[in-house]
Amino acid sequence: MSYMVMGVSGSGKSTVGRLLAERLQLHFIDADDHHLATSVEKMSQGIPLTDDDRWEWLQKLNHLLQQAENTNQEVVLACSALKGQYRQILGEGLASPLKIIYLHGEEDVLRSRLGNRKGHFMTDVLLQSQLQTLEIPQEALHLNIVHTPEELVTQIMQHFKPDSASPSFTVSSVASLGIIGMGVMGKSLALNLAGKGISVAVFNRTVPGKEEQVAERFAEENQTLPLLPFSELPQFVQALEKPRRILLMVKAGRAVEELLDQIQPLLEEGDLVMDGGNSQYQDTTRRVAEMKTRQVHFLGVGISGGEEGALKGPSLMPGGEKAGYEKVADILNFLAAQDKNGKPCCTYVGPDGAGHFVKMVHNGIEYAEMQALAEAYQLFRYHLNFSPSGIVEEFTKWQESGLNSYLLEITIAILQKQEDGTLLLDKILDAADQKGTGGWSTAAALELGTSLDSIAAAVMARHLSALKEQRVQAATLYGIEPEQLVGVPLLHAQQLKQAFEGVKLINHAFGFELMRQASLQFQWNLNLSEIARIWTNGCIIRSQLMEELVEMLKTEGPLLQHPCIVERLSAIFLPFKETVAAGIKANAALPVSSAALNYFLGYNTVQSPANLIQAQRDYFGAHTFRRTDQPVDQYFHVDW
Ligand code: NBP
Repeated sequence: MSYMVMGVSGSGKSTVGRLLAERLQLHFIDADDHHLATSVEKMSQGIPLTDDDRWEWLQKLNHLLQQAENTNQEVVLACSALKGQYRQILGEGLASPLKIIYLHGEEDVLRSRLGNRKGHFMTDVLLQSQLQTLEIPQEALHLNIVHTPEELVTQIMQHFKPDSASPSFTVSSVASLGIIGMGVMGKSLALNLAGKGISVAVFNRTVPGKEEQVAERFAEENQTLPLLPFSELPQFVQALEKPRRILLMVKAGRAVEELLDQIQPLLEEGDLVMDGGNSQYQDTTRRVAEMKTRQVHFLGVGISGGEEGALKGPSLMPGGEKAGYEKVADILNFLAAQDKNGKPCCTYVGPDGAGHFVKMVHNGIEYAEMQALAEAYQLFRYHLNFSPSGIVEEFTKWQESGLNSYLLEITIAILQKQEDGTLLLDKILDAADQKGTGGWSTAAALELGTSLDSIAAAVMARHLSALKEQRVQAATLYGIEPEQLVGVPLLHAQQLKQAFEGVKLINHAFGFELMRQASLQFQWNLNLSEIARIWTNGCIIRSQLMEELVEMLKTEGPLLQHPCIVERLSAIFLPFKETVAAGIKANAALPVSSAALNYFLGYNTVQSPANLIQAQRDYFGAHTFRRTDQPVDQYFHVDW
């Protein structure tokens, strides 16, 4: 029952193998010491070995293993053992199968380790050929070389429990993380982690005739990566290191509920399940509590960045049980994008459904930002007569003067995308879809009694956009058409930029205020500056403003009263107001810009007309009112 530590050059198999042998007080065999002289010569010259070069060497190693077994000795062998066929030769004739430990790591890490090596025949030019030859072992303990040799050896010893009666190795306990749902996001997240050397078990449901062998085909397409595919949940769960860590990447709602019902009986105390979809935060709060009663940790993990972000590094917003987060923080941090200081765009957000709440608000801000950009585009294109390339020029200037953002970047790219010589955008139906998070943010603001005007307006604008037929008919019925603003001195490109900046600041203020209120009411202790930090990269609303908000949000209180925001909004108030007014005068519907401006005007109104509302309420319903000439906590009713 000997051990074999395997992996490509630079994976550290000799170091780890030797240390393991020391700790277990076993004899150590380094396969490199047994190469034929001709092979060593070839490798020193950077010439990859062929199978023919290896047969004799592998047989020699097998002989050593057999000898050890015959004398009742356990040994630790460090050997590249790249192909299944090689491993077969090494294990031939052994009564007990080898306990295989596969060390894997990112190519860059392997390369830099080889670069630092002195006096070894294996040069980094051979690494590429080794990686091409490598057939990842299924029946092995997969360990990532980000850990120190000491940590790796501890993990090996914990895993194989040398004293157990049946230490022989099965396919169980090989993957660091399991992902359920091989849709757009699930696949990209799996590729992200597996590409970094983390072994991932992947599962997709089977729908006969429609969805079959989805995970298997995905792993097949990416066979150089440590992906272990499954179509059966029990095997999938069995393939995970304990405590198990499972990420659900399925449609929110019923699918999550059904899957939780199916996997719960397969889990053990201390295991962890994460929901990375856009679930409603109230559902997550309920699930965290329910799973806790079964001693299983549950996290609601907001994930932003779309397909590309998931693949290259998303922004992650985990919330739920802190103890659960600690079990998976290493993987989440490894998965996430990095901020400008190299810190992961991932932080423990708070308890209950806090992670999904924060993701919901992220999407609310995203809705408003998208609509605000669409309104600016509309004014440029249909009221100021700018061509798409002219708008690109203006938006590029915005990027270069403080308004850079991912959404602005993609808008510029969209305005340049041609199909058959014409702008693709002009062929896209102007009816916007939505999946719910904008509406949920609005509902949350209503429940928490806080304002969210421009975000709510963005949601409603999408509803209205979907009424394409009615809009076409109405335009005929009422005869209202876009009017040109060319030559109107009050509206030019610079003012439009300032108006957009005003809307942007107010949109963000709404979003962060909603989170501040939720934090107070649910006692979540949200760190708004930290939330802004994890939104500076990887996510859809990353922007230069977000970088600035990280600092501003270190001060408590509403964002609209922060000195920097006061200064900026004061400086642009006039062009902001004039742009919205001129746009509406020219028949442009500007739901988000006008909602932001309206709120801002209301926010600055010392004497509002709400006294009249209170009088009306008391008049018809005896709802009482407070008086300005009496203590503020006393209520009065008048017989009107
Ligand atoms: P997809 O539609 O691409 O994939 C959905 C996955 O859910 C598929 O694997 C599907 O399996 C699986 N699924 C469904 Br649908 N019903 C199921 C059920 N009853 N049991 C088991 N599996 C089921 O979605 P996606 O874009 O990958 O999004 C996944 C989650 O992540 C969603 O909650 C989404 O809101 C969220 N999200 C998406 C993005 C994004 O940019 N796309 C960003 C951030 C968060 P099947 O293949 O067999 O139908």
